[in-house]
Amino acid sequence: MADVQRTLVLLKPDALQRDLLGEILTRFERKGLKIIGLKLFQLSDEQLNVHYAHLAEKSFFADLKTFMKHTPVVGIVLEGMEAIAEVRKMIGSTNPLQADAGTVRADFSMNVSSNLVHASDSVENAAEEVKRFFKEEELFAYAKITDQYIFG
Ligand code: DAT
Ligand code: MG
Repeated sequence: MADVQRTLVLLKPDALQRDLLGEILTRFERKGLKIIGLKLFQLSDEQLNVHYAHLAEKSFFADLKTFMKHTPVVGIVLEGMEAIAEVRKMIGSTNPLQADAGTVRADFSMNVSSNLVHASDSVENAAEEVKRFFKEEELFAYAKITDQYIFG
C-alpha cells in the first residue's frame, strides 16, 4: 500500500534568477502532487546551519550558505502518494551531470552547487523540514475535485 506523504521542496536562488520557478512547480502540479504550502521567504543563517548540518565540515559549506541567501527562496510543501521518494526521483541526483535525463536537475542545470532545487530525502527529514520552514497555519488540507482521479 502506498503511503500519502508530505515533503518539503525549496526552489533555490538560481531557480528564481533563471525564471524557472513556474517550470519546476508545473512539473510537480502535473504529477498530481497537491500544494499544501507555498511561500517566498528569505533563509536565515540559523535555518541553514540546521538544514545543512550534515555538510558543516565540507569545504563548500560557507559558499553553499552564501548562495542560498542570495535571494529569497520558494518553499513548497507537497502531498501525494510516496511523495518523498517520488519528488526526489523527479529532481534527480545531487550532481546534475549524474542526474537522469527528464529530471529537473538534469534538464535545467550543470553544476552541483547551483542545482536549482531541494527536496526532503526521508520520512524523518521531511517531517522536520516541513516544521522548520512552515508554521501550522501556513499548511492547508483541502479536497480537490481531481483527487479521485489522481489518488484512485
Ligand atoms: P541534495 O540536495 O541532493 O539532498 P546534499 O544534501 O548532499 O544533496 O547537499 C545539499 C546541497 O549542497 C546540494 O544540493 C548542493 C550542495 N552540494 C552538495 N555537494 C556539493 C559539492 N561537492 N560541491 C558543492 N556543493 C555541493
Ligand atoms: Mg540533502
